[in-house]
Formats: sequence, structure tokens, C-alpha cells
Amino acid sequence: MEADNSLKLVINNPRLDADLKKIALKVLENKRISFEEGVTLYEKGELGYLGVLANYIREKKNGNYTYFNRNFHIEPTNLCVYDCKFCSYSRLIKERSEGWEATMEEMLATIKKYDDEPVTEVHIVGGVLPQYNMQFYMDLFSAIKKHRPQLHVKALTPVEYHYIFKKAKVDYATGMRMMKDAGLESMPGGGAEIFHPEIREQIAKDKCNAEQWLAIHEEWHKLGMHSNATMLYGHIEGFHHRIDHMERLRQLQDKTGGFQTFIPLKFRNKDNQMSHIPEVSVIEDLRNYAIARIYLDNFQHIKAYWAMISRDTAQLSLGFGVDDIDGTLDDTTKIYSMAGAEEQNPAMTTQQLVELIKQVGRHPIERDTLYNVVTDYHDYQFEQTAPKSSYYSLPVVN
Ligand code: V47
Ligand code: SF4
Repeated sequence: MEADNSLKLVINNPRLDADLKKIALKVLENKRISFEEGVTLYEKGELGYLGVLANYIREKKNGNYTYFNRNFHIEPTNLCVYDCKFCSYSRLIKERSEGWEATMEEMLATIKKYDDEPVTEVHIVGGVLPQYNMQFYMDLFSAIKKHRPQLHVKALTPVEYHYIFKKAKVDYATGMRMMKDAGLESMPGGGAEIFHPEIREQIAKDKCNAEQWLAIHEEWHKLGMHSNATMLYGHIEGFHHRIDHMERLRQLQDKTGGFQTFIPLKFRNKDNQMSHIPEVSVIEDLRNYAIARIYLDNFQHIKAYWAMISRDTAQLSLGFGVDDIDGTLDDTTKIYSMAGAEEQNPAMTTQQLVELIKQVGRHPIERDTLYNVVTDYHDYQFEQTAPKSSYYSLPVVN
């Protein structure tokens, strides 16, 4: 109701630019905005205006719910055959002596460390090296599922899949089917960067291109499976490149409906080949979340990855379209601390995550990877013994 009133106040503001008024009316009428209108939002939309529109859509889609999960990361290696200019994992930046290359046994030992923890997901992603081939990953996924069948395996991106399928001479459809049979359950959103070739050629030229990235997700969705999508923003791209990126995702989502969450990833500039490029401001981060929420009308969730943008910005983002702040993480990811994120050893307890969400008046929900509710923390007091987890789905809000 409040979000409705705020939107109507914006629309009735006599000083509002005519193009922005047209877009706000479309949002009120639940109509899709065009490519040009997306660019207009970046060019003309100030933070307060964008926040009202994005929050209206957020509350229509997800009410006050704010999701997180209990997960941990495995990063098999921080070395990579590719040379993405923004990446602090790239082989040109990193001396081999600083690198790690985990064995199957080491990764399984990491999985076993969590045997007594109530985690629901392992997120596996890292650099690309030849020894991590198709058979290696199939063996890894099946060993994880054999050891802990309830642990959801969310692993690798089209960057790895394109590379290992090519080496194994299998097509995408066959490859994804084999991964599913081995135990893969979801695909994270990485490797998307910026799809437009004008930018991709400059920052990530050797790895899979936009069409290949999208084709692998499409094959995965055709199997009835889900995945996420990201966008690396705030470097050399223009606003129209960001909208082009979201437009391609919106089109695939219309076709398959397989994406769950869109995750804008802010470019961090420490120790990579693009360190000379200044990072964008928090204001630009919030504007970008809001525009993603407005443009991607067929994505149910927008996620802010707190480990990368700081806890304060994650809290603020909840007023700008975001309804998910990822997981507890438990100090298991290095990719952002190496690239300059505020969190050097990212870990938050469930209590800290819940409090962070409640402090800004939102309703914390622990979810599993597929957005089933694990625990509703709205009325929970942390002095009590842990609440009983009970899986169920929330009703659709609108
Ligand atoms: O694709 C690399 C990005 C991504 C930098 O699906 C950088 O739930 C900023 O995709 N500055 C991998 N970003 C991480 C990823 C992800 C993270 C959290 C949740 C999910 C999910 C997916 O990290 C890469 C790349 O775009 N990245 N270097 C950097 N300097
Ligand atoms: Fe390798 Fe991924 Fe880094 Fe590119 S972004 S260099 S593919 S780890």
C-alpha cells in the first residue's frame, strides 16, 4: 500500500520529466519497459525516483520477504587458463607459487568439514585448468551427492562447461544431461560479465561468448533445471551495454523461465589488469539494482552479494529492488577479497544476517537454493533453541 502511494506521488509530481513519467506509469500498469526506456532510466533517473519504482515492483513480487541461505563455497583453484582483464585469478597476474589447485580428496574433505552444520548448498566455482575435466567434475558431483544427498550442488558456469565439453567433444545438450546425471542441481550465474562483443572482446575475449553462455543455460533449463545470471558492471561499459545484457537475459527468460535470480556484480579494482579504472559509487550501485529490478520483469529475484559490496550497501539495496542477500558463506570464498572487497574473510552467522535484514524493517527468510522456505525468522528470538526447519513454499505475493 505504501509502495503504491509512493509511486502515485512520483507520477503526480508536476516537475517530473515526461519520459520518466511515462516509465513510472508503465510500472504502475505492470507493463514491460523497452530497451530505450531502460537506457533513459540510466541517463535520467535519479536515485529517489528509481528507488520508488523498484521498491514497488519488489514488494509486488516478494512482499517484505528478504531471502538468504546457508551455504559455503569451494574454489577448486585460483589459477586460470583465461586472462580476463578484471579478474584477480588470471594467470598473468598471479605467480604460480601463490596459487592453489585442490585435489578431489581436498574438496571432499572440505565437504565433510560441514557434516554437522545445517548448510543446504555448496557453491563450486573457480578458475579453469585442464586437469579439471569433465570426468573430474562428474566424479566430484557424484561423490558429494553420495556423501550428503541433501546438500544442493550449485556448480560451475558456462565458462567451465564450454571448455570441458569442447575438450571431451560432447555437445552442450549431452554435456549438461551428463552433469545432471552426475549430481549437478543448479548453475550459478557467473561468467556472464558483459555480453556485448564491444566490451566482452576487451575484457574477457578468449572464454565463451554471449551466445555460448546463453545456449548452455538454455540447454540446462530445457532439462527442467534452474540457474542464476550475473552482470559485471562499473568498468568500461556504457549504459546501453548494461541494458543490452539484461535484454538478452529477459529474452531467454521469456523462452525458458529457468532463471531464478539476477545478481549485479560491482567491478572491484584491486590487483587486476583494470586496476586503473575507478570503482563506481554506492549511489551508482543502488541505481543499478533498481534499474535491474525494473527492467527484468520476468525475474522473480534480485540478489545483492553482500560479500562483495559490504554489509551496509547490502542493507541499503533492500530498498532498491533487492530481495535476496545470498548466504552465510563461512569464509570460504576468496574471489572478491582478492579483488578488493571490504570483506577480507567473508562470513556471517545466521543471527547476524537475520539482524541485518530486520534492522531495515524487512522479513528474513532462510531459503534453500530453489527458494523453498527453510526457516521463517520473522518472530524468532535468538536466545531460544534453534527453530525447527520446515520446508514449504511461500504463496506468490501479487
Ligand atoms: O563471473 C571476477 C566476477 C564472478 C571480479 O549465482 C568480479 O548465486 C567484481 O558469479 N570484481 C563469479 N567481480 C562469482 C559469481 C557469483 C557470486 C555469488 C553468487 C552467485 C550465484 C554467483 O565474479 C565472475 C566475475 O563476473 N568477478 N573478478 C572483480 N574484480
Ligand atoms: Fe578465469 Fe573466470 Fe577469472 Fe576469467 S573471470 S580469468 S575465466 S577465473
